[in-house]
Amino acid sequence: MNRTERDASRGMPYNDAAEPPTTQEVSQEGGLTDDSLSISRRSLLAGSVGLTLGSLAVSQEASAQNAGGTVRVAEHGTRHVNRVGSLSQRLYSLPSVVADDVAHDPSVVPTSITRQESEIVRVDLETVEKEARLDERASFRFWTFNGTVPGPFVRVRVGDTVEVYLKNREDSWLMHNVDFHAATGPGGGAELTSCAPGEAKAFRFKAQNPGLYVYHCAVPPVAMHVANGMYGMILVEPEGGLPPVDREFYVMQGEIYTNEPFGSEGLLNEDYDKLLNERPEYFVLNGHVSALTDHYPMKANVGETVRIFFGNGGPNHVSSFHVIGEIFDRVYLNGSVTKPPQTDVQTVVVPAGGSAIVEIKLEVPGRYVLVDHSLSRVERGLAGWLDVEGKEAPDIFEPIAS
Ligand SMILES: [Cu+2]
Repeated sequence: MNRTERDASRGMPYNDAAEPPTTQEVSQEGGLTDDSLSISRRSLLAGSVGLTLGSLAVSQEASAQNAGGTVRVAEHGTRHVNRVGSLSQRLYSLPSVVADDVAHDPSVVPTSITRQESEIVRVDLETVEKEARLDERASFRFWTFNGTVPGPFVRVRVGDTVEVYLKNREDSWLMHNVDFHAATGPGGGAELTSCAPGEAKAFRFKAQNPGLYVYHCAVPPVAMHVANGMYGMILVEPEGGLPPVDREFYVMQGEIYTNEPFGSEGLLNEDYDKLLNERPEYFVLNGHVSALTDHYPMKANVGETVRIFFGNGGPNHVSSFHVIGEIFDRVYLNGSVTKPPQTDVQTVVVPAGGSAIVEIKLEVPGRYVLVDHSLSRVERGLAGWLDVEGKEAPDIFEPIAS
């Protein structure tokens, strides 16, 4: 095997220097002031502790909680206002939330692999918890891989050995780890990479099965770690690679469970009961509302063929992935690349923790909208734009003068 270490997640738009000061703080003084928060935080910490007893150090916060100590979360639960609350709010727009942004630029995808031999590929993941924009006027404390949602897109070749180095940042509140669906072995590496804040661990796996696979944090309660943003994808290219296309995009669907209703303002709190009942307030593409519309609209030209690596982080809901105004010319169902793709498909079912690769040849200019065809989710934030420029094609699509 050729020992060349390559950063498979290169190009990820994470900048440590850009990390904002958090507006929340954890203190061991004082008492809990918010009931819903206390349920959520306690359950979550208990889950973390449960996984690690006897084998791993627990975080200072978790230790304090487990020992009957108290954790106070400053400002949490006190800053939100429902958008439809007052007349003045409806008449005069409020200043936008000043917050960091976790959205992963969908056009940042590592280039395809052309080499014929196997390599050892190094993947560096850092778990980062940070408050960031959720909506125009709301923020949320996301948990991420490398500061983005989804985490970095990892690209390897079948037969490669993938070495995963996971570090949990010092300022994290919680334990984190990573489960690679592309790995064969207990937990997909989750137990081998369980890190308390400040810890770092690594494992390696052989990428034996080509395809597009999800990875995610698997610290209990797993659904909460996933819902809060801890998911991404790895493409294991088949021998010879995927056929060339003009552009590739990386898009993942997720759910966010907030205590406050969709559209609230301020720093929103996670809601454990809604999570258990599978009732998200938000459905999003690439981390937050408008991440793939106002923030990172996808752009392409007439005549080009685009490929979308689409994943569903979930943690709970199946996606009916659809692009309004287009037909998928080719679909690698469930991210499986070992059989020829299906052709001419309108909507693709993508399970939670699953994926699909779709390809579209662009023929008519205009705006195409990525949705989950469970369309109520559009009203809860899920949409993305594919803006296509070029010459009109009246033989394919044109108005009729009346
Ligand atoms: Cu985690």
